[in-house]
Amino acid sequence: MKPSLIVLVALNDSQRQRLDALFEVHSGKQLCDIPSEQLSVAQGLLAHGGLTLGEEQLAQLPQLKAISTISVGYDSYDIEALSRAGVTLSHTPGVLDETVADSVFALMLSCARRIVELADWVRDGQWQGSLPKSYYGCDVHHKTIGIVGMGRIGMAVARRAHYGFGMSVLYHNRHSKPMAEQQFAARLVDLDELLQTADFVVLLTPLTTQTFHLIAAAQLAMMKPSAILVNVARGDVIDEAALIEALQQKTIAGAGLDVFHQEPLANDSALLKLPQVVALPHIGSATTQTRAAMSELAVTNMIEALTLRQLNHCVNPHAWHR
Ligand code: 8YV
Repeated sequence: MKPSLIVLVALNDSQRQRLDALFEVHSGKQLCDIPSEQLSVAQGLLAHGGLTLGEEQLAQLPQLKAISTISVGYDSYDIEALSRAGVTLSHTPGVLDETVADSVFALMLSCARRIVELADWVRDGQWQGSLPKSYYGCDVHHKTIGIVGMGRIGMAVARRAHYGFGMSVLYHNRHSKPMAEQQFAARLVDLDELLQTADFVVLLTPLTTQTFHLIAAAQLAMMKPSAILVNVARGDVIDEAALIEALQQKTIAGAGLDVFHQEPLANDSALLKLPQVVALPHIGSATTQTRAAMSELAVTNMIEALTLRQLNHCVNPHAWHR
């Protein structure tokens, strides 16, 4: 009998065929869509980055051995609980770096040049003469970018900043990144110096207990009044209430946000009342090509974990041996 696999994501035909050949696949949108008798025998789970998975969900999945998530971030998974239960988790690093870096620049440029606000202005029929000076934006080229979290995506952002926009690159990271320093003249600084100096502060750090509310009122107060904050990491890296206050008081100039404390963002969020905010629906990696590559890698991770016991891109390989 083929091992049982739960799939909570949409896959293309060839991905689905790869799985069907090896597993008894049960699909649904959420875990609660799957009948309990199928949950109780499932050995694998293919899911997305927003799934909450901890002790409570694991109790319904007593045979589970491996989870594969179509995301690089895995903060919604309780890794300690998974490891205690002997369940491995693999993710999809690497294949989304360039797309997410493009999204960072889309947000930086949108905020700096007021793209969304002015596109709406044209659509509303307000373009009747020359542009009032009050609508002028600010430059991105030759400014200073501060990258918080210099991983693979940070490197892709730094490359664009240095070569494409002639920007000075500052970064804050647990470890120095000599490659970033050699290739992009990036300078490692502490978070306070980065916040005080950067014209664009870009958050790329994973959400952990250390980075929860890394950017709160005190940190926002260090930023220049002309600075723009960009978050494509996770909403809770920022204290959102403090950010709203800083934007309302104009102690920073704007924010480009792809991620939020609560997703989907509520229609009545104060963020949506602020013209200097560009809010996107968590699309950092959402291009057809990149989402397909992420799904492909997640399918491969699942197959390798369950059939070959190969743990590539696994965040807790030690769990296997329990
Ligand atoms: C995911 C993301 O697509 O990879 C991540 O961590 O945030 C996105 O690229 C999203 O989590 C949906 O799975």
